[in-house]
Order: sequence, then structure tokens, then C-alpha cells
Amino acid sequence: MSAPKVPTVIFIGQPNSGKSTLFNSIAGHKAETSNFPGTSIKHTHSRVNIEGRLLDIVDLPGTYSLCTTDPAEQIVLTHLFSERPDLVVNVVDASTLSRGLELTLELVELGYPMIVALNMMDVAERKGILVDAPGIEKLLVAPVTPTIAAHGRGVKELLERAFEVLDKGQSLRTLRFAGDVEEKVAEVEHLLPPGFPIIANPRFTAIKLIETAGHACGDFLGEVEPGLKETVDRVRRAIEERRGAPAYEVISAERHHQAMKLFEETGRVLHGKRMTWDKKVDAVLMHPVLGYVILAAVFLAFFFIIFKVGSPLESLLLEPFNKLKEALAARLGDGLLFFLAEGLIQGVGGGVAIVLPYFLPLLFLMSALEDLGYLARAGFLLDAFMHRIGLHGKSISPFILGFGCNVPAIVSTRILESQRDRVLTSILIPFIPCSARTTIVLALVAFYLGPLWAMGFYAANILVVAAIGWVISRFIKEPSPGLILEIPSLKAPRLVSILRKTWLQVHSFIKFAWPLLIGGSLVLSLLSYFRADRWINDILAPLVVKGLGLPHELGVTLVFGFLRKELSLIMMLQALGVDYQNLLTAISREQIIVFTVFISFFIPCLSTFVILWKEIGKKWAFVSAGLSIGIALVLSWTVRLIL
Ligand SMILES: Nc1nc2c(ncn2[C@@H]2O[C@H](COP(=O)(O)OP(=O)(O)OP(=O)(O)O)[C@@H](O)[C@H]2O)c(=O)[nH]1
Ligand SMILES: [Mg+2]
Repeated sequence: MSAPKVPTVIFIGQPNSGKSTLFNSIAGHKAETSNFPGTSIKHTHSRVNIEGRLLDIVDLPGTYSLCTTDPAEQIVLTHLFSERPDLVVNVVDASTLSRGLELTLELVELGYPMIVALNMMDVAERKGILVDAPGIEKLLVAPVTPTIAAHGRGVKELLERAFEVLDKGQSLRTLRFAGDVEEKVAEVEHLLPPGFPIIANPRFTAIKLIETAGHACGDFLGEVEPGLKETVDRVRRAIEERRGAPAYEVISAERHHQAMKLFEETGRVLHGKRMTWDKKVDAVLMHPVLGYVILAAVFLAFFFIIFKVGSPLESLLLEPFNKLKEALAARLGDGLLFFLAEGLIQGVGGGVAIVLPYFLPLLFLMSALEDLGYLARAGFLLDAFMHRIGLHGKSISPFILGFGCNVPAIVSTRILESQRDRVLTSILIPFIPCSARTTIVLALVAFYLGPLWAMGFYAANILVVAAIGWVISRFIKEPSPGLILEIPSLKAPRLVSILRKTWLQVHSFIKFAWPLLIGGSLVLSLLSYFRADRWINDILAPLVVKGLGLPHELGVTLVFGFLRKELSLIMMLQALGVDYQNLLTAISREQIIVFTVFISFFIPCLSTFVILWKEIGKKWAFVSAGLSIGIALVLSWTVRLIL
């Protein structure tokens, strides 16, 4: 007897409705969550055991509808249409219920077994929105469970109802459109030729053909033969003539009308609560003048906190490593063994003492701001600025992610619809100072010249990004139409979620970056033991010494920096042969700035280059690398001249 098939359950819903949070509360921490629409861009899969029963659960990117050209949203369609799940869990944000229900109604049209998680019940309550879950359940004939995914509330009931539907099956009620539209749908439905690739059921397929003219739903509708195409076109024209609007608009208006009706019958907005505290807070946070003052203050505070935590820790933690090195030097003399030991200590010590003291608080605060919903608001404030550089507000979320790490930021450009926006955003992201570069700025500029200098450096960096964007966008044609940026509700950040997110990134630093750091440091030790670094430095001398006015020894450091940004810092100390605390004996403050400028704009790291290649192609990856090298050289040279 073969084992019974494990049922597949997918989580689907509009962006930021809490799918990943719900998924994590069932599967443990696997999917990324944040208070930012468009966080999940690929699916996350997990096999879970719920009281002895196995389930394959899948967290999907957010989607507004079942018809889309957005590449991230297309993943959802693939899962729905090709892989046909056994159960759909539709996660709806109860605080924006009437809008969320439109997708729910489309899922009802699809007709797969489904249940609804009415999530964010706490936010809805705070906004004075009362929702009658049993009422919706009665109208949809699908189980509806109120949940607060962030606190794990209602999850158990949701799972119980999931098993109920999986065991007993379900027949959903079809909600019909207005008579004239329904008639036209039936017309197409009956003319579908035998063997036509039906998605879910003939009615759903007919609706999608009318809505999309057969081509905007990915490849799911297959080749539409001329006879059928003619029928569909005729029906579309008939609807258009009768209603005076394009057919797809008429259908979406029908669904909107159904959603509003459903909401009116089951939801109630308490008017006394209209001006809730979060609206008042938002009026200040997003105020056209005050908003920017607060934004600047938040970032200022952000830097000061990280610096105030990081720099004393750094000095404290470096002590033992320096002592160890001295002890080893006394014992091993200056043979190969000492060089290797020194390389190892520099690599390990650099990670523990220089990178982590800044990196950890940075990730922690960043996650907190993100979960609070402040980053999305910063995005709103910077929207106008984005338009200036030829992009629209939606690109702000990859940008903001880029401050953490450029690699996931580049992947997340998949949320952008047009290829032009994807390319432009992906080319700009490598100029955004990621956490590794921020660490360098803090450890070098802030530590040796003061935190204000670091902040100025940062501000200048953003301006340079804007300038580069402005110039490039003139070359890559037309900006795409503006898109309304969605602002999620303010939410109290949860410590568990922040700690988990921080850990996830620290973990990947330990796993991927640190070994590179140690390896790079060892290679450099070997190079200098065999004096091979000399001739690399000699070759680069005209550029490094004459051009940038930096010490001769730093040539190797500048080149190898592209392996990993944190490495440059450690390699710099190694190349100059000084301890971190004595840096100023080997290099001047002006040179520190020139060095940091070069490192900041030079190709961010190998992984970024690889991901660019994968996401937007070889040509653009090389364009980006070329740009980085050119801009790094020009800027650091200019800075040298100024100083
Ligand atoms: N107050 C409250 N916050 C919640 C609830 N569920 C999720 N959140 C928060 O809402 C934000 C969005 O949650 P996610 O799970 O990332 O949403 P998602 O649907 O996966 O979003 P995308 O992947 O962007 O489509 C996070 O900050 C969560 O902590 C809830 O029931 N109540
Ligand atoms: Mg998600």
C-alpha cells in the first residue's frame, strides 16, 4: 500500500495581509515577514506535522488579483493553475476588508476548496471596523476564521477548519455577475472547443478569456485559436457597447460591486472612532514639512545609536585579539607560521570585533523600523524624490532593502512591472550603502573623524545615487506610469520577530561572509609573505599613489575589496601593518576619506555581481561593474582634489 498523498495547502492574499506571518506561526520561522507590501517575492515551502497529520504548506507572494503581468505575482498563478493545490487559505486583512474581498471573490470563481483567514483583527478593531465573520461565512459558503497571526491567535481553529474541508470537501456558492454580463460569460463558456486548456472550470476560464483577451494571464490559456478569438472579441465588444467601458473594467467593477455588497452586509465602521490614534500619528509622520524633519531626525538618531553602541564595543572586543597577536609574534618570529596565524586572527577578529558591533545594532534597528511600518512611510516621503530620478515609488522598497543588503534588494526588483524599471533600479542598488559598507563608514569615518562626518558622507552618497539615477534614466527611455504606494498600518514591532530577522541575517553573515573574510585575510597574508603583493601594488601605483594619493600598500586592498566589503577594512589594516587603534600612524584622515569613498562606490561585492547577472543579465551586470569602477575612481579622485 502506498502512503497517502500529503495535501498541499497554499496561502494566498493581497500584499502585506500577513500570509508569511501566518505561515511562520505554523511552520516555524522560514518565510521573511515585514510591514512592507511585496516582502515575499518567491514561494516558501514547508512540510509540517499537525497532530500526526502531514501538510505541505506554501507561502506565496502577495497578489491583488488572479490576472497579472507582475513577475512576482505570476508565481502565484503558476501555483494555483498548474500545481493545483488541495486547499487555498485566503488571508484577508480585516482592516482593509472591502478591498481584500475582491481577491476572495475571484478565488470563489476559481472554485478550489478554500478557507478564509480574516487576519489583522486587532488592527481592524483599532480602526473601529467591526467584522461579522459568521456572516461572511454564510454568504460565501466557505469557512471564515478570525485570526491575529502576529500573536498566533486563531491559528489552531484555522487549521481545524482546514482539515475539515480537506476531509469532507466543499462546494462553494457561485456569486453571479449582473445578468447581461453573466450571459456573455456563458456564451464564451459554451463555445470553448473540446480540448481547450481549462483553468479550474469553464466559467472561470471564460471570464479570464474575456478579461485578458487571452494573453495577459501568462501562458495559462494556451494558444487561442482564431475561431475562439473571434468569439471572445465579439463578446468583449458587445459588453463594451452595452456598458460603455472596456470589458475587463466591467468585470472588475462587477467584482468590486459584489465585494462592497458583501462588506456592507457583514462589516460596520464605527464612526465615533474615525480619527484613531494612528491616523493622528500618521498626519504628523507624513506631514509635507514635519514629515521630512522627522525622517532626518530618525536617521540621525539611527546613526548615533549604532555608533554609540558599536564603537565602545569595538575597542573592547579588539583588545584580546591584539594581545593574542603580540603573544604569537613573540613566539613565532616572522616565519610563514606567523603570517598564517596573523591572517587567521585578523579574519576572525575582524568579524567579531569590527563587523558585528555595528552590524548587529544596525540590523536590529532596521528590522524594528521596518516592522513598525516606518520604512514604508519613509518610502512615501521619498516618493517625489524617486520620480525625480525617473523611477516611481514602488522602487523605494528595493532601495530600502538595499540598505540592509544589496543582494535580496536586487532580487526584490521583481515586484516592478516594467523591465526598464527593474534594470534601472537594479543598476542603482549597488550604489546604496549596504550594511557592510555602513559598517566601514562607521568604523573608519565615524570612528576617526566623528559621527557627523559619517552622516555627511551618507547624505552625499544618497545625492550621488540620485544624480546617477537622473543621468541613467535619461538614457533608458520613458518612465513607467506612477503607481500608488501602499502605506501599511503602524504596528507595534514584536521583539521575537525583530530578533528572528536579525538572527537570520547574522546567520547568513557567519555562514557566507565570514569564511570569505577569513579566507581573504589568509590569502593576503600569504601574498605578503611571498611578497607577491608588492608587484600588484607596483602595477597599481600610478593609480593608487599618484591618482588617489593613498599609500602604495593599499593597491591590493582596493582590488580585493570586491570580494566582500568588510574584507577591505581588515585587509587595509593588514596591508598597512597596523592595529585598528593605531591606524592614524599609517594614514591620514584625508586618506581615510578617499579610501572610504573608493570602497563605497566600487563594485559592492562578488555576490551582488552574481545576482545582477542572474536577475538582469550579463550585459547589465557588466555595465553596472563598469559604472562602479568608473564612478569610484572619479569620485575618490575628486574628493582627493577637494581635500
Ligand atoms: N497587528 C497585527 N500585525 C500583523 C498581523 N499579522 C501580520 N502582522 C504584521 O503585518 C506585517 C506584514 O506581515 P507579512 O506576514 O510579512 O505579510 P505578507 O502577507 O506575507 O506580505 P507580502 O509577502 O509582502 O505579501 C508584519 O509586520 C507582521 O508582523 C496581525 O494579525 N496583527
Ligand atoms: Mg510574505
